[in-house]
Amino acid sequence: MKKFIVAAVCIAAVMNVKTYVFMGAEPVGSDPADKTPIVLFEDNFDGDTIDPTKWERCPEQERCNGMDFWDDKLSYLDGKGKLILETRWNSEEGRVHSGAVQTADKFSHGYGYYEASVRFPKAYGMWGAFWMMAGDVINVDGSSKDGIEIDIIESIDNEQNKCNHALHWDGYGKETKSDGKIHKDLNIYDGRFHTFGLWRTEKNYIFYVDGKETWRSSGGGICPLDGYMLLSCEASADMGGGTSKSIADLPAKMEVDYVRVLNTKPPVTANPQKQLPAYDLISEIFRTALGRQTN
Ligand SMILES: [Ca+2]
Ligand SMILES: [Ca+2]
Repeated sequence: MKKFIVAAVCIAAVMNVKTYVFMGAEPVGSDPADKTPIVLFEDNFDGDTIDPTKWERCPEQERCNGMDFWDDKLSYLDGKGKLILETRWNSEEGRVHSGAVQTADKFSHGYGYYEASVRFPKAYGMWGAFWMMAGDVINVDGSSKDGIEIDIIESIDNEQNKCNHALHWDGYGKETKSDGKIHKDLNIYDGRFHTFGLWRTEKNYIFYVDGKETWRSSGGGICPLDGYMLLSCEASADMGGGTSKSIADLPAKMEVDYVRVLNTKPPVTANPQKQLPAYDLISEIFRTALGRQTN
């Protein structure tokens, strides 16, 4: 994951959340869905151990120019239905240790709808993320058709109540290109779980927070290639990681309630009479339309 920097003025997006229910109507937004939603991947993080058929801990490695280290021990289930990714200050090493998992070699997919329910901590200098790597992100060909990093949500500058969506392609050197959207009024650090969605279509990458579209872009061209998902925490010195202020905020936990992937975004529309978060909405679709039992 590469830190997303935008010099442009951020435009606030005011949220009106958790008023969505399946109505059998056309989906909100464009890119009409011509498919019945089918679950391709689901993990509710029940049990005591991370499901090895779905996830692996990201290989232990130094991150962020040495300020962070992905530590296997800091990714685990809490036994209460949540995946925990911890971020801790390691005083002996003088750097942060953090948790990260990925579906690489376990699950990859292209067009479709990806959603996670996450409770992000507010901790200065660290950021959590739900993201994807599709195709060959490194190859420099002037487009993102051959590969792209899709940051569905990043909690960068969370102490300022900011978060962002981002796209990166053509490597991470001087040829690199990015597009993104910073939010500062989504209020995702209120101590509650929030849903973060990405709809990959043939026309756009469409981003959602709590079921509401918050950004869309076609990046440098649409990448149709399969990608794998990551959930991670990191800390960077240029964001304040390693400072006394940052250390005072650690340890911190990023909690993930579920991750799901469907072949298309479930059609939803606002219905103030019946309030369902996206989590329940999708579960309802699973149970009623597909006859599948979900947790
Ligand atoms: Ca490229
Ligand atoms: Ca769960």
